[in-house]
Amino acid sequence: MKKIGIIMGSDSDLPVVEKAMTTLDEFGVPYEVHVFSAHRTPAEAKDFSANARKNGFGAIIAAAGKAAHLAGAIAANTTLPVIGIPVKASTLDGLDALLSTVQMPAGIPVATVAIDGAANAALLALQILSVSDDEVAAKLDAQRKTASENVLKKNEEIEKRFNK
Ligand code: RP5
Repeated sequence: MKKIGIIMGSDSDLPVVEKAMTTLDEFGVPYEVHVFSAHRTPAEAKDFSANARKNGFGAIIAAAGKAAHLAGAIAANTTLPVIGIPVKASTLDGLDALLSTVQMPAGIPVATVAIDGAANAALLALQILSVSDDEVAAKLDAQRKTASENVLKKNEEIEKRFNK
């Protein structure tokens, strides 16, 4: 099974990134976690991304706040799919990181999730793996079914309470 790479620009991003790790744990999909910064440790970020495909990764999640160039810098050095998580880490509430992550120039795509959207980043990475992994695809189907059943239960409770 392919691994997911989870890279964060700083260990201060960990509280956000942990939601991606929890989601991948629920699916039993292997991942590696690293702190590499586009600005503070660019050589390590480049080395990881340039070798990621041959090291068995199928997708990379990159989380960063402020002037968030990490996902783009990683995408510059690999043709694996890269998913950016803009992290709310400044007085600009994550809008800075969202714009830095999402506004990639043509030719170097980054799939950007919501500000602090780590669970969706993990789910999207799993959906990417599911294209060639039937076991992951089946787990995703089951997870959608459970999520849908949970919402239907909540709807039933609300309907009982308010529709007399
Ligand atoms: C970004 O700057 C990191 O991804 C983090 O979100 C933000 C602040 O980093 P620290 O100063 O907390 O290390 O590069």
